[in-house]
Amino acid sequence: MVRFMHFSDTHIGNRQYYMPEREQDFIDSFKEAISTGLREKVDFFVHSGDLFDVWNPSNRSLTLLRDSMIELKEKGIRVYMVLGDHDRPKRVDYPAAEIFDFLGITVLGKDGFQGMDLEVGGESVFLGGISNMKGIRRDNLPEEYRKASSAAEGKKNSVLISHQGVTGFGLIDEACEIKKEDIPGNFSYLAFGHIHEGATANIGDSLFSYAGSTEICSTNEIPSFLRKGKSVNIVDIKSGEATIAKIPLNSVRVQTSIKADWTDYMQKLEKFLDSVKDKTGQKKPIISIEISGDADRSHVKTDLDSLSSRAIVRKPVFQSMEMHMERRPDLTMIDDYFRAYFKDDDMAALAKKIFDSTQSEDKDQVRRQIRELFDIGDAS
Ligand SMILES: [Mn+2]
Repeated sequence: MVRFMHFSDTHIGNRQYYMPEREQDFIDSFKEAISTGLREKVDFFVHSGDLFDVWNPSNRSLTLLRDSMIELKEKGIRVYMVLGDHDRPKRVDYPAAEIFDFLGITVLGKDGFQGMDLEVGGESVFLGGISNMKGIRRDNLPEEYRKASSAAEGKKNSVLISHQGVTGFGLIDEACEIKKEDIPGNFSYLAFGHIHEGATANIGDSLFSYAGSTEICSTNEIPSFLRKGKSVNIVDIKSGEATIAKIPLNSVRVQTSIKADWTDYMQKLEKFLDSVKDKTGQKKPIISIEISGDADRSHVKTDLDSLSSRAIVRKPVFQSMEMHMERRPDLTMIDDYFRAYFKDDDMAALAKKIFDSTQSEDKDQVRRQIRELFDIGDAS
C-alpha cells in the first residue's frame, strides 16, 4: 500500500484583511498540515499548488518552508508539487519552492506534462504533474492531459498532480482552464488544487479531489468552511484503487459573515458566538458584519467594542437606506425602477417623462423643458 498526504492552496504569507494575526494563522495551518502527514505516517507529500500567496514570498514565508522541509528531510520524506497561479513567477525568475529542491521538494510540470516513477515501501507509483497554465499556455492543456493519460497506461498505481479550474466544480466555465471531459480517467488519484472549497468526484476510473485551501483566503469560503471546515486528504492506494480520509485542520480560525438590521445585530452576534464557543479553541473568531437601517454608528462601535475579548469584529459595513437609493439604476430598466420606487404607474410615467425631457447638460434647456411639461409660465 502507498500512503501520501494531498494538500493544497496553503497560500503561505497571506495576510487577510491586513491583519498580522492572519499571517500567523496561515503559518499555523501549514504546520498543522505537515504534522498531520507525519502523524499519519505518509510515504510522501503531494502539494497541488499555491504553496505561497505570492511568487516572491517574504523571508519569513521562505523560512517556514525551509524549516518544514528540514524536518521532512530528516525523516526521508519528499514533497512533490506543481505550481499554482500564485506560484508562477510574473517575470523571468525561478519558482520560490525550487530553492528547496536540495531538501526534497520536486516541482513538476512547469511547462507541460512531466512524469516520473517512484518506488515507495516496495511499491511503484507513477507520478505526473501539470502546473497551472493561464493565457496562451492554456490552449495546450487538453494535449498535456492526453499525454498524461497515455503515460499512465499500464501503470498500476498512478497519481496526477495539477492546479487548474476544471468545469463542473462551482467556477463559471469562462474562469476554468480545462473541461472535465479532458481530465484523464485512468489515474488512481487526481490531486488537484485551485478550488478552495474543496470537492471530490469520480472521473472515469480516477478518484479526483480538490483538497481545498488550508485556511480561509476569501470571505467567499466562509459558508463552505462553516459547513465542513478545512482539511487535508490522506490518500491510500492499494492495487491501483485510491481512498481518501479527510483529516480536519483544527488551527483554522473560525470566521463568519453576518447580515443584520440595526435592531438585531447584537442578538445575531451573541447567537453566533454561542454556537461556536466550543470550536474556537485559543483563537478569537473573525466576524464580518453588514448592518442595514438607521444605525447610530457610535452606538454600534461601543456595542462591537464590548465583544473584543471574545471576537475580532471587522469594521462594519453600514447599508443605509440612502445607499440603497444611490445604487445606480440600469438605465435600460428605468421604467421598472420608477415603478418600483413610486409603486404607482401614473407617477412612474410622469417621472419617466421628466427624466426623458431632462437628458441635457444645458440647465437652461432643462428648465425650459420642465416649464413646458408642467405648463408653467416664464417665472424667472
Ligand atoms: Mn489558490
